[in-house]
Amino acid sequence: MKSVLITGATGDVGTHLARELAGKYKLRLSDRRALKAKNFVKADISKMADCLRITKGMDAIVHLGGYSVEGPWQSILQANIIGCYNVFEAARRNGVRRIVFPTSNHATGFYRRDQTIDHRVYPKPDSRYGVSKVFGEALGSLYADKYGMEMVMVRIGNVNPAPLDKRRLSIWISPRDIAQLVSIGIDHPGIKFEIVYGVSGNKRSWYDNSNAARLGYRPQDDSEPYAQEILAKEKPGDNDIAEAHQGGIFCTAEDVPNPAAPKKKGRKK
Ligand code: 15L
Repeated sequence: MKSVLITGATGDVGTHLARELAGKYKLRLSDRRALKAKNFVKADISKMADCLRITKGMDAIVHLGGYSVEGPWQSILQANIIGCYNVFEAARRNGVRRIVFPTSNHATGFYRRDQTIDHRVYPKPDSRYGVSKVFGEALGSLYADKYGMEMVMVRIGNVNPAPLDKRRLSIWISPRDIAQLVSIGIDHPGIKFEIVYGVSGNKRSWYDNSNAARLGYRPQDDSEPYAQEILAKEKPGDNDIAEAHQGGIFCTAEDVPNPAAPKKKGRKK
């Protein structure tokens, strides 16, 4: 059984993956925030010493740790630029060849919604957060070419048990589909550097995800059964830029709340 490190394990995607992949791999879970679990190791990825400690002895890393929405540059710099560099570099020094990096739909969020994009398009980030994900993709490409590491970049849409709104009907991925895709990223032989889209088999998808299909991805879910109810509830938006582009509100907002965060009482969604 392969030993796999999941960074950012207390986050929303990390929680789904830790549950879905338990039993398939020997998991080591890690995060800045504490988690009560026997296989948990607390670490701050902005510190190289912590990264060297948690990556030691692993067969693969699923690097989820970081700042997961648009926000202040200092937070993104520490978590997503310095943190990502530290994890990849610690993996290299410890001889861990395989990294699955969940990048984001926001690396390409300034593509228009009437376009279908595949894994070969150049990045069009919609936010500082999106730029930090492009940095991770570029670093992965460098480490694959220069050091022979094996890198799978998963541009995740939105992981949730069910899609949240109209935009997410096009980018939704169910927990079991993201688990399938991440498993392919961990186990597929002969990987050098791949980009795939982390989305279910959505009828309304903006992506040509043929690269994921080539690697064996067969999504089990589609957002379509949720569409009628979501579209009936959603009023037409008045932010033309957000409405026209795949990244939605990330294209214009300076801060974006995490859709997975608990709702504060009295605050509008
Ligand atoms: C992301 O990249 C975020 O990590 C996630 O929290 C969602 O905001 C998602 O994108 C989205 O676009 O819905």
